[in-house]
Amino acid sequence: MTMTYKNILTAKEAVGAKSGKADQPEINIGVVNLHRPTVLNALNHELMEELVTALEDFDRDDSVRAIVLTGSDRAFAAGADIKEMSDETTVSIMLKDRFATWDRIKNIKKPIIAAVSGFALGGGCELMMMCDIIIASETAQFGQPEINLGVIPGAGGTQRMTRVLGKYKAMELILTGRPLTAREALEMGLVNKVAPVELYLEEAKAMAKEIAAKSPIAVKLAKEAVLKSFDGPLQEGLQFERKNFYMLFSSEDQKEGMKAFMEKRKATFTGK
Ligand code: DAK
Repeated sequence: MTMTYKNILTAKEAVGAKSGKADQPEINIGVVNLHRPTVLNALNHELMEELVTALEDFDRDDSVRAIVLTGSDRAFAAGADIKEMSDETTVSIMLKDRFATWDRIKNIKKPIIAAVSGFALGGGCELMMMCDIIIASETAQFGQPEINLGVIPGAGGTQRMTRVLGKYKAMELILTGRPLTAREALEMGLVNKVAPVELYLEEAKAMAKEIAAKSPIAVKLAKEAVLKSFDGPLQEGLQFERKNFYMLFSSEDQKEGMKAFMEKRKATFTGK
């Protein structure tokens, strides 16, 4: 069933040509477009609920192997919706517990590639940093300007940005609210790649398609293990990685992948 949303657009794109063989699974990437153009994709609660529903649907859909999350050329997202938040009090904002929706993004098992152009500010930058790979356009700008509104980042910005940029750069960006250009973000390791504005989305889709052709269980366990390293202490991450590594040796994809290498042919992964 195709869902119709108010604030996002979704689509599936096939990876490669269909082989026509019955035992070859259909392989797609899922694409989600943030779509509130009049407010630079400001992230209100309704949009976030729709986004998380779409991501969870793609995560459940076996034909989808990787997800691309994008906005428009002008804005990935200029932040959480300030108009929606402006009248909140400490008690009202806590009782609404809007972070519960954001937290569900952490449970998406498939890789999410952010294709970012224009503004990625505040919650927009935090949403981007929850993704697994980031392809930026030359016009992208990244920042946590919450300090200018008399607040601080609330959806992980102080933690994720500090882990990526280190204490001093993160402190500068969060305390001044000054944005980074795409080139600066690339130099600092905040994004994987910078592409011309005409190409960033295609580059992100191409990378998603490359990943989609791999063994889906290996991709899932690799993502889980990398996140473990990002989220916790080293010793715990190493143990976790080892468990996932052992587990893959009971998959057909491991047998096929290694056999194909020895037979000097391309592996056909079935996800089993
Ligand atoms: N919220 C609501 N509307 C926004 C918006 C935002 N974050 N950003 C832009 N808009 C709206 C503008 O109000 C304007 O609407 P109209 O006035 O035309 O009705 C329209 O988008 C076009 O914006 P501008 O006219 O301002 O366009 P410019 O090109 O002149 O400027 C700009 C672009 C991105 C520099 C500027 O719009 C701007 O500074 N925007 C605000 C950026 C910002 O401060 N972002 C951080 C927001 S605080 C939470 C989760 C997350 C967060 C909080 C809680 N929970 C789950 C509880 C995160 C907080 C934030 O992100």
